[in-house]
Amino acid sequence: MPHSDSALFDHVMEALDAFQIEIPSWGFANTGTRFGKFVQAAAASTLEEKFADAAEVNRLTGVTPTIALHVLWDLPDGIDDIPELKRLEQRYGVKAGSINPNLFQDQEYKFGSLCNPDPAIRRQALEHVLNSIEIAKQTGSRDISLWLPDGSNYPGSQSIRARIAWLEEALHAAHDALAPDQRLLIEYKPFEPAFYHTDIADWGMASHLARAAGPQARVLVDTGHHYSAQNIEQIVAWLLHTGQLGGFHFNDRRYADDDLTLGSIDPYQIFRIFHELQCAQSDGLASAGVAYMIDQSHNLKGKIEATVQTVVTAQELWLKAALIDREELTRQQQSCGIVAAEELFRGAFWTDVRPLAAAWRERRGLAASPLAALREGGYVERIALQRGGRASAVSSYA
Ligand code: PSV
Ligand code: MN
Repeated sequence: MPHSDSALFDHVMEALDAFQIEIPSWGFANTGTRFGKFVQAAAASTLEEKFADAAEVNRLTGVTPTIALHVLWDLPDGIDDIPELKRLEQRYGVKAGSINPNLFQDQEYKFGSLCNPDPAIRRQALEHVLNSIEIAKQTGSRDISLWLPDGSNYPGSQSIRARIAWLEEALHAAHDALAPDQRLLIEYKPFEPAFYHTDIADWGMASHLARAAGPQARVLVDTGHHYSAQNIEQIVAWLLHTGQLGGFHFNDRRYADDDLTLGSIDPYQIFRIFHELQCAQSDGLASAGVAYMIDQSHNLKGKIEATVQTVVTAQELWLKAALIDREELTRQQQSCGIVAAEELFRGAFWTDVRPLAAAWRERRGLAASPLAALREGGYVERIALQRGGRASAVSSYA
């Protein structure tokens, strides 16, 4: 890390220049818990409204040029929706990002999608994945991000091994349909909606499946998809080492997949993950293509406010990680200087980087505080008035 003040400043500005994050369309829509939904007047219910909201977040933060789409929530007519999508991209200046198949809401998927014992349902699920890949080709999206709800609730009720084989077969077929510059991201989750076994429950299973699928498949780490004690940065380090890290769904959690705002519960966890990513980058490991995405559901907070707050928090934690003196850290690690090494970590984490983030924004002609600018600009109030009067569409899954 540079030592003079001006070199340090340049280093920090470059670190922020290199950071972008994708926001999810479903973060702007009304979602809820399994007990009910709290409807917000400003929530988006059409694809156009989601694009408008994403554009507002990008205008304020300057680092969210793409929006993740869930096929059946955003493009229910599939390929036929692409012309409208292109119009929205033009109009709002944000582009479609990762394409997420929906394998969790149709009645047929009650006992699983790609792992369903019924071959006709497995075929239907695969067709949906293939359609999603085709959509991604037409939107120019590099990543197809696959999450399956598949699993079972009772011991003995399903053959775990038979389902592994079905999954390998389906993912291999999906991989065959990828264009050379596309990637299949395989997301794991330990439980929910299934409560006994989940077919892709952890990073080891996802890593095996990615290998079985083919060279363009990678693992996606959703920070909310781990048991409480798990060391997520170690998983990240392993995936970086093996070249299998494809991307992230960032959020925070206290108990399970809570979908809370990034850094709201444990910012140190995200800082440690960012440190692994930046270390890998400076060691020349192929971490450049790793996709940073947000996957959150804002039931109580205002959706645009929560998204802006998340992006700003991500930038601050990224900056803090950039402040670690990595050369000195390597020396301390090598000589087993435990306290000195830990203090380098802690010192960077406890630095107030908000003035630096504000300086970076000002250099780019952005508002120093995107949250304050959102409030002052009145966007949320305007859309609440426009949208509030009519019945809002509610996503069927939260
Ligand atoms: C599943 O819990 C998940 O994390 C998947 O990434 C879905 O795409 C997303 O949530 C939907 O909110
Ligand atoms: Mn996710």
